[in-house]
Amino acid sequence: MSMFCYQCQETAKGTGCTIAGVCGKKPETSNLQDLLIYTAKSIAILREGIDLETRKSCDHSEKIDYYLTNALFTTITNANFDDEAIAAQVTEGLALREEIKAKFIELGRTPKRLKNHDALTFTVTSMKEMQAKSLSVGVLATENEDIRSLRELTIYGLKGMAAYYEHSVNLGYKNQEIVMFMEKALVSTLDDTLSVDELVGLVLETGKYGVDVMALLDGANTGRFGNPELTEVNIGTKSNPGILISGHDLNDIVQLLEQTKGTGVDIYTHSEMLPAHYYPELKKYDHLVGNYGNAWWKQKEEFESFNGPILFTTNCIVPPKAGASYEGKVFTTNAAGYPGWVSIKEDENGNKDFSEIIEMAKTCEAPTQIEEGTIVGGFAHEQVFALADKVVDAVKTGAIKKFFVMAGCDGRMKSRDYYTEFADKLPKDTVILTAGCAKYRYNKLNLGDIGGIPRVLDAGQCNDSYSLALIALKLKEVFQLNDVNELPIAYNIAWYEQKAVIVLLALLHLGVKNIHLGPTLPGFLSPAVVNVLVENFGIAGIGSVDEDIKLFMGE
Ligand code: SF4
Ligand code: SF3
Repeated sequence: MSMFCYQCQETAKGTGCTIAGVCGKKPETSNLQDLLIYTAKSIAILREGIDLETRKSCDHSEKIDYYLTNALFTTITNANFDDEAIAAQVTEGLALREEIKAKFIELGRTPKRLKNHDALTFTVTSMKEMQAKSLSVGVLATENEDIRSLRELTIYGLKGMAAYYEHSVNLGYKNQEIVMFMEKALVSTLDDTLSVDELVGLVLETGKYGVDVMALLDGANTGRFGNPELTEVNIGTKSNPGILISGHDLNDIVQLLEQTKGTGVDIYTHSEMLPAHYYPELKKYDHLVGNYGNAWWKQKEEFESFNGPILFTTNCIVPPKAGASYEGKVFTTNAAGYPGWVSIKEDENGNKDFSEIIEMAKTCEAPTQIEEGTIVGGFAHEQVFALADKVVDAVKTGAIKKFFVMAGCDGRMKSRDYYTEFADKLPKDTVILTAGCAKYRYNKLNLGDIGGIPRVLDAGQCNDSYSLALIALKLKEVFQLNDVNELPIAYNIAWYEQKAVIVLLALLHLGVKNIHLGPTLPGFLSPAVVNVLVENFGIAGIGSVDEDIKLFMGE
C-alpha cells in the first residue's frame, strides 16, 4: 500500500484509495497531506487552551490561525495537488512549531495535553524524509477502526470548517472561538486516552462549531455583498473574451471584477461560484455576464471550449489530460494548487494582483457557447423570508405538500443520475431547497413553479446550507411547531467532499433527523459509527428513486 485516503465519496471500492487517488491525487501528494495534517496537530498541541487575552496580545496569533486553517483547507479533496507547495507548508509549520516552543521555554509554559508527543519533536528536512515520516502518521496510524472512524469524521468536519473560516477571514470576519475549537479537536484526534463516547461527543461538538462557522460566513458574505436576491443567470456566452472563476471565495471574485472593469474582458462564474450572481454588490458589475458550464467534474471538456484563462479560488480541481488546450491558462489562489499552474498570492494588505490573468484573457478568443438560456437562484434566507406569506399560504392550501432539501455536492459517479431522476419524478406539489454543486443535477430541468414559487429554490453555495436551516427554523416558528422534524421537509443530501461533512454535522447539531445521504454512505464510517448515526439521528442511505419518493411522501 503506497497511500491511504478514504475521505471522499469516490474513494476506491468505497473503502479507500491505496494505489492512487480516484481524484487524481498521487501517493506522494496524499502522504504529504497526511504529514501536513500531523504538522497542524503539532501546532494545535502547543496552542490548545491558550486564553483569548493571551492570543490577543500575541503578534503571531493571526499567522498561526491562518496556518492551521490553510493547512486543513489544502488537504480537502481536489483542492491542492502541488507536492512542492504542500512540502513547503510542512516546513513552514515546523518552523512555526519551533518558534512557539522557544516562546514556551521563555515563559515556562507547557502544553495542556500530549506534552511528550512525537508531533512536538519530529523533524524532516527533505522530500524523502517527509515521505518516510508520513507513512507512520496517516489515517491507518490509528488501529482501532471505530476510534479511527471518529477521529477522521472529526478531521473531515474540521477541513470543511477551516475552508469556511478562511473565506470569512478573507472578508475580515473572525471568531477566535472557532479556531480554539479546531485546536482542541485536532489535539483530541491524537489523544489515546479519549473513549469512543468522548469522541462521539467531539463529533457532535464539531457540528455546533459547524453552525457557528456557517453563520460567520453568511454574515461575512451578506455583510459585504448584501443579501442574495432572486436572480436570473445567463448560461450562454457573449462576444468578449472572458475569465472563468471557480471555487467559493467571494473576496477573490470581487477583486477580479474590480480589476477587469473597463478592460473589455468579461467574467463568467463556474460551478460553486454561480451564486456570486445573486449578491447585489456583485451583480452590479455589468461585465459579470454569466455562468459557464456545470459542476466541477465536467471541467475537462468545458475548459477546452471556454478558450480563456481560468482561476481556481478553492476546490474542485480535476487534473487535466496531457495536451489539454487550457494548460498554461489555469491559475490558483488561496489553498488551491496544481503543479505548474501559477498560484496568485495576496500582498501584505490582503490584495491580489490578477493582471497576468487579465492580460492573458485579452489575447484569447471569446468562450464557445455550449448552452443557452437562464437559470434562477438567490433563495437564501432573506429572499425566502420575503416570500414567506406566499410560501406559508401554499403550504396551508396544500399547493405545496412537501419540501425536499437536496443540498450538497455533485460528483462524476454514474449513480448520481439518481438525483436528476429523483428531482424530475418528484410530485409537482413539492419544492426542492438546494445549495452546493449538487444542484447541477437538476437546475436546468425546468421543473416549473407553484403559484410563482420556483420548484427549485437555490440558496447558493454548500456553505449556504445554513440558509436552508434558517428557513426550516423560520417555518417551525410560523407553524408553531416544537420540533423542526415535524415540518413537511425531507432531507435527501448528496455528498462528495469534506465541506459536506461539516454541513451534515451542523444539521445534526440543529436537531435534524432522518437525513438520507448518498449516493453511498461514507467509507470512513465504521459499522459501529454508522449504528450510532442510525440510532440517534435516523441517518439512512438511498434506494431506488421510486421507492424513495414513496417513502418520503409517506405513501
Ligand atoms: Fe481517494 Fe477521495 Fe482521497 Fe482522492 S480524496 S485519494 S478520491 S478518497
Ligand atoms: Fe462542490 Fe467540490 Fe462539494 Fe461546495 S465544488 S460543494 S463538490
